Order: sequence, then C-alpha cells, then structure tokens
Amino acid sequence: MPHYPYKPFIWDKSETLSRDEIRAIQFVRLRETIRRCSAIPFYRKKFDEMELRPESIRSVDDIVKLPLTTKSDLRDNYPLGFLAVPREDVVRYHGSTGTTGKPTIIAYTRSDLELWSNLCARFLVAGGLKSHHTVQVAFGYGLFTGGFGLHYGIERVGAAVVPAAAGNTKRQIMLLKDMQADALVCTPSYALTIAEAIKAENIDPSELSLKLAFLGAEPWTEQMRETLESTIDIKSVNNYGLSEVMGPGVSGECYARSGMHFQEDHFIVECINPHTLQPVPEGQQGELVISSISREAMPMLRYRTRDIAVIYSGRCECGRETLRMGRVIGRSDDMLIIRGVNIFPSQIEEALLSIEGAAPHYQIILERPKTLDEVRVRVELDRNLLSDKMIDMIQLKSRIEEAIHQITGLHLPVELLPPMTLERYEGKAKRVIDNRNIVTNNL
Ligand code: DLL
Repeated sequence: MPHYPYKPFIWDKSETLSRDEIRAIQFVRLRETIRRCSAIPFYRKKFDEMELRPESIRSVDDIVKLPLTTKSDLRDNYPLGFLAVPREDVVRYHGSTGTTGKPTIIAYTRSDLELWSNLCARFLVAGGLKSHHTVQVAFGYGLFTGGFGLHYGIERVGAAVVPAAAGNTKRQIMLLKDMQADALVCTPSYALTIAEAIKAENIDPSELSLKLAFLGAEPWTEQMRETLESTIDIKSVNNYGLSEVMGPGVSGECYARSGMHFQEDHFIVECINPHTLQPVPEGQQGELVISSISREAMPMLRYRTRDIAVIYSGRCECGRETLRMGRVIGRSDDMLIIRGVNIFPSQIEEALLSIEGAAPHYQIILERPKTLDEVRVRVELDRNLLSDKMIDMIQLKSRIEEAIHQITGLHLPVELLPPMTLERYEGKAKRVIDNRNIVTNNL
C-alpha cells in the first residue's frame, strides 16, 4: 500500500468495511427500508401495483425491482406526503435549493440528524479535518442543507465552527483572518470569489491560516480547483450530496482526491442510462440513482438524481473499498446551477412570457471564459416590439432582465435579436447552448 502520511483519516471503522461486508449491511438495511416505505402511500401504491413484497428482494441486486422516485413524485406529494414517521417524531425540516415555486421538503428525526452529522464528519475527516481546526462555514443556513449539515459535521469532529453563512465577502475575509480559520466550507464558485477578493486586497495568503477547503453543492472542474489552490495556496476537496436523500454526506473525496467515496453503508447507488433506465457498465457515464437505506423520517428508494457522473470500484490508497464517483458532469434534465442557484430554462421562459412579444424564441447560452460560468439569454423579438429608438430598446432589454431576475434571483444579461433569427426545430427545441466545454477527471 502506498505511503499515506496523515492519520487518522478514518472517522468510523465502518468506512473500511470490505465489499462483502458492505453488501451484507446494505441488504439488511434495504429490506428494513422497504418495510418503512410501506408507511408512505406513494410507495404502498407502487408496491401494490407491482405486487412487490419485501421477501421478493433477495439480494442488493434486486433493488432494480423497486420503483424509481423522481423530483416530481416529491412535488406531487408536497409538503409531507413522503413522511414515514408521525409528525411529532420530526425534529428538523430542510428543502431543496430551488429559488422559486415550492421547495421539496425533507424531514429528519433525531436519529436522522445523528446519522447526518456522522456522515459529514466522515468526509470531513477523510478530507483532512482535525479536531483542533477552526472552520468557517460560508454556506447558507436555512432550508438549504449545506450550512446546517456541514456545521454539525464539523462540531461532531470536535473542530470549531465559525458560522459566517453565505455572502458579504469582505466580512468573510476579515473573519478568516481574525479567527485564523484552518478550513473553509462553501461552494467552489464562492471559494473562488473569496480567493479573488483576498488577492485583490493584496492580502498575502500567509497572513491567513487557511489550509483546506471543503467544497460542494455545485459542479466544478479540475481547472477551477487549480486556479483556486494557486490563488490562495490551499488544498480543496470535493463533496457531494442532495437534499432528497440527506444533504451533504452522500459522498466525498478523501485526502488522496481520486474520486468521491460513497457512504455505501447508508446509501445504495446505481448508475443508469437516463433514457433506457438500464444500468450502465462501471466506468461509463450515467445518471446516479440513490437509495437512502438508513433514514427514518423520509426513506427514499431509487431517487433519480439527474446528475450525470461515472461510478467505479477499487481499493483507494486511503484503505476504503467503497464505490467512488467522478465529478458531476452535468444533469440529465436541463436544470442549470448558476452561482450556486438552481434554475430551470422553464423559469427563463416564464419570465419572457410575462413580457408580451419576447417569447417563445430564445436561447440560454452557457459559457465559461475562465473558471466561473457565465450565462446570457438571447431573445428573439416579435415585430411589434421592434423600435427605431435606442432608448426603447434599452428599456425593453432591462425590463426583460428584471423579469428574469424576479423569477430566478439572478442578473443575466439579455441580448435582443431581430425576428426570425433563431433556429426553428421540428422536434424539441434546444434552449440551452452549453459552450463551457467542461473537462472532467473521471477516474
Ligand atoms: O447541494 C447538498 C450539498 C450541500 C452537497 C453542500 C454538498 C455540499 P441540493 O441543494 O438538494 O443539495 O442540491 C443537490 O447539487 O443533485 C447536484 O446536482 C449538485 N451537487 C451537489 N454537490 C455537488 C458536487 C446540496 N460536489 C444537487 N459536484 C445535486 C457537483 C453537486 N454537483
């Protein structure tokens, strides 16, 4: 085994179970989860339709016999249709990060929160966190699972939290400096914003104690990691999760940074072709489907994450034998995550529809000139909206931008186009043009 100088990097002995041991635990927990899911009308109906009884699941591989669950199933059962315990047993609610419309509500019992803290503690320790460290959390605290999830994980490790929450970059830098934080927790894009501001203020990174950053909640690239690390001289580790199955803590990189380790004793992960719904061979890109097999309040069977990634097996130099995932490459639906905010092309459409003559021909252009995503919206105008007067066109442009901002919370530049300039389609229209050319380090 290669030399691995830092110890301990294992928070919990269960992280180093052999594959056979993991499978055995998964089987027991999956059967129990199916039993618990029978309390949820959505699953009960599905089980009845499929004539499925817990006994028909004889191994973990039989998971494919179980129904898939989608975001729209959760929306249809908003807010608490998926609750598997009496309401009085719930001690916390969180939700998805969508900016508009109703969020997806996720419930936790006391024991769910215990587990969640442990899962976050595991990936933090795996990534290099020590109990004597101080960690600044620059994630939002609220329905979003990032702030609270990481907060309790850090405390569980015994490290000290500075709950700075998201935003106010100047204050973030002041706190980083004054509190001499060893680690930063936020989205990769926000980490870069902070790093650039540190550079702009001519602060020498050696004035800070920052050594580590635990980044997640949105896609990022290896180039972005390099830029970030060279700007402020830190080591950054990636972690992945989603509210529907828990929040952060589903998988995370260890200090070796060769893929994100799934916490397989609590989640069963599959990788499927999003069109055929059939499993893809190991190492090939597919949509992650995740079952949470230890949750009490909201167990989740085969949740379609829409996240496209590769998963692979093999012993890591850290000693873990869990499946790992590469970076999230994109989403099988068209959801965009811009500056940490989830938006759907349909929301842009909704904004355009509120301005007569500005829809339905539009394109969302995604670009990544450096490390941050940039988005612009190209809107084809109806003849009635055309004007010879520059002032009219400028006002129209800002009305559209404001409408988009109202709905998405984002300021996206709009480009106005004369009638009949955008391509027409006979089948589905391609609304999102992704020119980002994201390169991934899959394995
Ligand atoms: O973002 C949970 C989280 C918080 C993970 C903090 C890590 C750190 P949601 O708001 O429900 O939950 O968004 C989940 O975010 O389906 C992915 O598309 C994306 N995502 C999360 N982590 C990563 C990552 C949290 N490391 C959605 N890389 C997921 C790429 C990520 N995408």
